[in-house]
Amino acid sequence: MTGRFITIEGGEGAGKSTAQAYLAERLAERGISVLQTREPGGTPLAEAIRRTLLSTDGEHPVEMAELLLVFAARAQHLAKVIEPALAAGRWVICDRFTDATYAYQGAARGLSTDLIAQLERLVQGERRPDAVLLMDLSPEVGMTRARQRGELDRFERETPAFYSQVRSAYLARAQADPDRYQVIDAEQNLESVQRALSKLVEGWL
Ligand code: T5A
Repeated sequence: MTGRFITIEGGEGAGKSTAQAYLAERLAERGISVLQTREPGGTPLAEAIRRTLLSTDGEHPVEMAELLLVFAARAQHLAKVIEPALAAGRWVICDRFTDATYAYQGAARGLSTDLIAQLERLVQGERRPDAVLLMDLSPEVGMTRARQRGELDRFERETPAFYSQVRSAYLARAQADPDRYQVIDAEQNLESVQRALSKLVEGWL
């Protein structure tokens, strides 16, 4: 018995955490045991790496250090949390995963896609999400939501060009693999987003 691995992606303030909680509730109602987790993070060590990555204080990582930290956190998270849960037959819903690395460290920071693919193979082996949910919205709307929520982290202080590259990269990845990616219009009101998510759950089951 193996579980399903579902990841939720999107730009800043896209509603990923809100969607994750909603999906987990709908699945739990159907008797499915769901583990909700996030990246970077998901274990004490990976959460410590997350704090370093998101902090606006002190020394900022150079692009390559940022990439390696993201994958170091991912290695820990996979070994300690994701793989054991899937092996136990649980469904795992992860708020961001390696698509974020291709979008942020690849497209927006300008690091090579081949290098990211090599690290992906090294750290993940054959593990890839069974389904990727892309919450798509304009960076302006996303940043307005993020700002309303409170103090901005290091990634939330980037330029409009950075966010635009992130969005385009996500959409290109979704377009290249339409069977695995579901794009949700995240600019809709919450009720409409939730209706789309409920339909997805029905499809999965
Ligand atoms: N990162 C991550 C990398 O660079 N590389 C990587 O490989 C990985 C894994 C942190 C950062 O890490 C970087 C990218 C990220 O910048 P994060 O904390 O997941 O990752 O990033 P954020 O996008 O900042 O996460 P947020 O928690 O800010 O946003 P969410 O989860 O997308 O949005 P959410 O659900 O908290 O909603 C934001 C607000 O909008 C409201 C909510 O109530 C909330 O107030 N909202 C809506 N409002 C109106 N209509 C709707 N439909 C709404 N849905 C939610």
